[in-house]
Amino acid sequence: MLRSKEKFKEIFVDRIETIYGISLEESSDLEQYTALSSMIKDYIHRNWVQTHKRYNDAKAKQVYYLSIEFLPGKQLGTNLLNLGLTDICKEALSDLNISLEELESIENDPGIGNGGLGRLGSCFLESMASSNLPGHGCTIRYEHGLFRQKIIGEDQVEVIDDWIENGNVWEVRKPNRAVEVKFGGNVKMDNVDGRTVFIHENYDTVLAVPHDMPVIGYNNNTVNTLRLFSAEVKEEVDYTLLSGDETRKSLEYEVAVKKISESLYPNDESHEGKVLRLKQQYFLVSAGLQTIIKRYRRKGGAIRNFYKDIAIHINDTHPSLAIPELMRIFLDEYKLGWDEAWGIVTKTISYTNHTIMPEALEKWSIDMFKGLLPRIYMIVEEINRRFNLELERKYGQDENKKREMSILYHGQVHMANLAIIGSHSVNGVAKVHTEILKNQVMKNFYEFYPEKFNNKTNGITHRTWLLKANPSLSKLITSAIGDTWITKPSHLTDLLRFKEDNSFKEQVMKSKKENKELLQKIIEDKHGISIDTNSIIDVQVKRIHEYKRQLLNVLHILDLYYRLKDNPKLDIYPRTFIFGGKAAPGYFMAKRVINLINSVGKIVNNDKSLNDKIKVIYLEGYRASLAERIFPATDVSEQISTASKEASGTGNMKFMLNGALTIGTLDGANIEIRNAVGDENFFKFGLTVQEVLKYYADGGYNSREIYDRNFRIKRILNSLVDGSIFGTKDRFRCIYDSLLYHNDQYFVLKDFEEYVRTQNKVEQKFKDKNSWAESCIVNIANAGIFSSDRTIKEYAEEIWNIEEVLK
Ligand code: CJB
Repeated sequence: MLRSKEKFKEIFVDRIETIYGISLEESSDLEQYTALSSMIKDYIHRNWVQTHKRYNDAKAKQVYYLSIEFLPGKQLGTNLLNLGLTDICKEALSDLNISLEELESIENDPGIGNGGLGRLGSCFLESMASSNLPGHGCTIRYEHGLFRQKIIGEDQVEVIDDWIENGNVWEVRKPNRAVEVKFGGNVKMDNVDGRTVFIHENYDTVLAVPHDMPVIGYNNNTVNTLRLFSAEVKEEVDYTLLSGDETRKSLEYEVAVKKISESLYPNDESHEGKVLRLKQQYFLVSAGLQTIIKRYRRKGGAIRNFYKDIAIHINDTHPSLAIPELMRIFLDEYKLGWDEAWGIVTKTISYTNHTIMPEALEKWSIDMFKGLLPRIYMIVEEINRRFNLELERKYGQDENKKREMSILYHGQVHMANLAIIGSHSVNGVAKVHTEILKNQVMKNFYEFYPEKFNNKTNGITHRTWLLKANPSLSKLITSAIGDTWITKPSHLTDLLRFKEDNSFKEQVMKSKKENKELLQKIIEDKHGISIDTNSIIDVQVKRIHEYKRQLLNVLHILDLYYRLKDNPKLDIYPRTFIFGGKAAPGYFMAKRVINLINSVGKIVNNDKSLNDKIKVIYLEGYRASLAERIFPATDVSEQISTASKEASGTGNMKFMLNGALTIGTLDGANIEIRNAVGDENFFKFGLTVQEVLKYYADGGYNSREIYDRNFRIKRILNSLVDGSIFGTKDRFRCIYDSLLYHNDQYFVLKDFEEYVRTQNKVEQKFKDKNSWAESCIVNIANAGIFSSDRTIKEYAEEIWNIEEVLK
């Protein structure tokens, strides 16, 4: 019904009239956006229902991907694209003098994730739906997402992200499917028919209300579900019937309940062990599992077959309470014996590790855990007791093994250990990361359970990150090799035939130029700075973290600055350095780095003597929708983490897919990208993983010696504290000290010289347009293996054992 333009217009106008009781002429952009989105949601509702029916009829095994965060990006554009409605919608609206782009821009990005981990989850959901795989997401419906970032002066300022201020048209609230989650209280043991039963009493109840959002597959009638739970009070209280004290208690309870799904923790890869975070985690898994099991039982599933019909994936340790919670349900509600329950649980659950950063490995104080989740704690204790017996059987009384492998140790609950012990599969997210897990971080467990460990290199959905984000390049690719790459991304390698084709190269570079112009307009509008679209567009966008080394990038800019000041005639190719990303509000060093980048930007952008050779832009509020404008316009992708620290990275893949060349360390998936494109199409520099790990084992290196020896480094570092260019003395003392007196933990100075040399190589290559264009094509052509279609296929076949369900 939406396939004809005239019909589309008619339904759209009608929708505005019925929802708002006004004519199209009277309607606001927001009303038009809402009407259009609700119309698209209605359009897919039959397929949504049909998809579930199809899975049921086929008795298909289904996977649920539990994640404390997702980053879906704006829905309207993605959904239109996957439904094949973009063009017709654009034309219909244009007849009515409405711009689809403007309506799309009204939608808020669902801010329910922090960064890579959440976006990976969303790419996986898209790929599962597009591959006809029965897979759904479960998460929390945070009322406030990750803060919105403003750059005021040189600093990041955080503003509340009220992403559902205008409602969320895409969700369907399902109060009749709500479940109860229990916190606190105590557990009483009783004996019923010769069997010990555990009775949880005096607890507080929180209602978990599902809100389902459709996940639409590409052109295949499949619609899976992303389920978001909000925490609500069980029943509204009539305060007129309560005494003063009861009213106070009741209000306190209401506030505490609402807090659970009020906001997302803004820390990326560092967790502080706060009780609210533990509450959120249990809330998610308990609500998720209860609704999964209820549905399973409604459809007639038998608990003893649970693992044959359902797979549950835990995205990092955050949802690892799924293990004891599933045990609780099987033991207490379905009365299974321990061994049978444990067998089912471990065959159902699989776990992905996303980082080796020690501050991200979650630990909870036992006292807090026990108080909040008394029954779950008992189960964890029993899992731990039994596991320790196994350890003893294998290693005797080996205290080291116990310390490193127990779930409960030194007053803490170690979530990664729980996740490994309770799942049948543990995977890392890039080859080198998995090797580090096996040989270092989880060495003991790898020795104990070698069969559990495997690698699944991350991927990104090329439909969002190329087809949608970069229409001009997509058209060009399709004109060259046909459109099968959209569903079979490995076909992108057909482009290799064109790598020496001058006309194709020209067109690729023309498309890049167009994308640069689009980005230039955004930067001009937002920041009032005009960038040279002929310059090298060099980009580092990601969360701000010391290990990601935005600092190395900015030190290189300062080096260029000084070289240009020394010699204004220095022949360097004009370059625009673009940064974007949020720092966790409490992460002091990361915020100083933002300040440094903006301070350098101020100096460089306003210094006429530099003849516009370098520009530095900090893009405010980096998020999924802005990312779609950045990747297509980029020439140089900065992937410069300290080797061993970036588990995989996925931005690196998005840049590559859009024809940017990477300057990168041999870290995470960079290694696999380099292997795919070849050394001549990738700019590698820096210490290797082995070298970094060896330095760590030996207690670090002497950064002072580099400072003393290298005049350029000395001058740059001095400028951080001497007031010469930044006005005040000691302005960046903390950065200076971290590099010189706190061991330069991330090897910034150690890698600096090679980084600068490699940046010179980048510039030389860029001057050779022909060679650059060829490398761009080689990068695009080899990006197919980094599609999440490939990743998800591996998960489906090797971990979840699920199959596609066709009509
Ligand atoms: N990652 O974004 C997060 N948050 C965490 O808490 C832990 C890891 C990132 O996950 C991505 C997806 O696997 C990785 O590509 C990235 O290297 C990692 O930092």
